[in-house]
Amino acid sequence: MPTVHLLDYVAGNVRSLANAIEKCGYTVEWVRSPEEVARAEKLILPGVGHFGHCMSQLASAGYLPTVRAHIDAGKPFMGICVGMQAIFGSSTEDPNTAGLGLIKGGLNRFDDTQKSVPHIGWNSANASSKSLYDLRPESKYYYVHSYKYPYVKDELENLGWTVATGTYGGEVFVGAVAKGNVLVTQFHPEKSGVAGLRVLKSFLTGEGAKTLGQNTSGPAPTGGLTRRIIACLDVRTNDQGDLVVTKGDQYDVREKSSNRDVRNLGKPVELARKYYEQGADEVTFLNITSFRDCPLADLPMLEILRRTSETVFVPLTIGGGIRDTVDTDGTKVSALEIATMYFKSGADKVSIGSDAVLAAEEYYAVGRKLFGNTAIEQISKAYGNQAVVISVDPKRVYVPMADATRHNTIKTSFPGPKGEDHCWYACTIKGGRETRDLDVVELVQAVEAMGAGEILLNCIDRDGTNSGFDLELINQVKSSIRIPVVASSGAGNPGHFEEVFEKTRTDAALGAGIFHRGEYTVTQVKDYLAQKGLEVRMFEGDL
Ligand code: 1PR
Repeated sequence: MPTVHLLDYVAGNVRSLANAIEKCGYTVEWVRSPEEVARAEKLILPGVGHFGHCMSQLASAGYLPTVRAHIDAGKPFMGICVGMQAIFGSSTEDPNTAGLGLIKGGLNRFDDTQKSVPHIGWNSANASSKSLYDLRPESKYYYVHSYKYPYVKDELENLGWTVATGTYGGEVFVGAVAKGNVLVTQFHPEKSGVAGLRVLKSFLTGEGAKTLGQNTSGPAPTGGLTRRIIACLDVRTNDQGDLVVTKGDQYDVREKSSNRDVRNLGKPVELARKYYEQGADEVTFLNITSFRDCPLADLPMLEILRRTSETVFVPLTIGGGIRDTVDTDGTKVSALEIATMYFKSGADKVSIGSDAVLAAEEYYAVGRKLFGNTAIEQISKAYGNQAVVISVDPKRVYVPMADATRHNTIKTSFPGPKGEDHCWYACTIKGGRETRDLDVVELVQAVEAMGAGEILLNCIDRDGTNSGFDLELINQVKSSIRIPVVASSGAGNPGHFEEVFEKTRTDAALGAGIFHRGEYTVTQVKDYLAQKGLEVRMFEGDL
């Protein structure tokens, strides 16, 4: 098989990229020292997280001159995400660190006054009827970034670059840009389903470079960021010791029958693939019992991620048990080390539940100070904010009036058992088994300050009820923070997804039971949303 060299200079989910390259019919050779760059014919520079961190890693390991020499020699070069940002002059994310400067200008942060930042999700890369590595106007690509190169008409084109753009909340940004032997994409082709695989393939075969910039005719470009639909798989071992996807009613995952078996709804890897092929924009695995009776290196979820990332080319999130812990042999293992194991196995994001609540309590106890020692701070520093999701498991607590508690209350249209028309949402830990004196607004504001990139907002009262999302909860959380929110718990039909997108500013919506029980497919939900005029991404088939 023909080869491509992949520069593995910074931690992150490079496994998925390697899987995607293999899917395109190429083998990966890992570049592990600057000298090895010289052997590369085709070179790919991936990157996630912080611009300054990535550039300084590259510089201190001695890669910058060899990467420059590769590009100057006219050999094929592709940069992805922060690997794209590296070719620019600078970024306001770290003004003290210089980029490669192939394009002199700099990146700046998205304006977050009217929209969530990071920009996470499936958006366009529109090259305005120019051929750019098989980018298609009707396709969507997966982005996750807070900094962008702002598009100014003619600026890059006059220098000979072919440019594809996207629009997010009124800001036009560069999604991909190419000239000669260089192609860089802000989106992740390895996470963009078949649309992304086509771009990779076009780079690997050299076809994209041959046709670059030629005029094309095709359908008119469509829209911007699509509505993200996420399939969630709660995973645990059942009483027979098999790893199964399960689903509870208000977090009780055992059957109602007298033997109270763990509800078994299928196998994790197979179901993840099925939802990918139905058009799920992301797949989330929640390891709901944390499997702490085996050595960490043998965690069953690691194998599930490895196998899933071979066939599922959309972002994967893994949650459950991400906290400082002690291994079966007595070794202390930090949350960061556990997260690292997951990223190396194919996860793009980790989701933290209980540990985030405890960290937030501590944050307020010491007067809102941060010391850099929480799991959230450490993982987001190493892998970027976008890699850290906080899974929130709140429960309603009713009160008769707003000032009956110190907590952040809302007036509710669904009164409590004694007619109380106010409530607050108490955070829980340990899968809902322990309720804490911390409300959901306090939690999400604390974790945003710590560097979390996204909130996965469950709701114990609605979980598994098929009665629709808790819109009041989602609105309260959305109005308290700037980072994206994924609405979860209660989806029972496609109309519930429409409702949550129309009546709240949620950034994405998640379903579990509705899909596992076979009541609706992801495709049916998306078809319904499309009929209602909401923009969604459809599965484009295999490569
Ligand atoms: O606390 O960091 O170890 O993480 C544990 C994780 O496991 C948390 O994210 C927590 O939400 C999850 N979890 C723990 N116990 C359960 C349980 O169900 N017994 N699952 C559980 C939570 C919530 C969602 C569910 C939505 C949508 N499940 O995963 O998918 O509520 O459901 P629906 O669409 O069927 O209504 P840590």
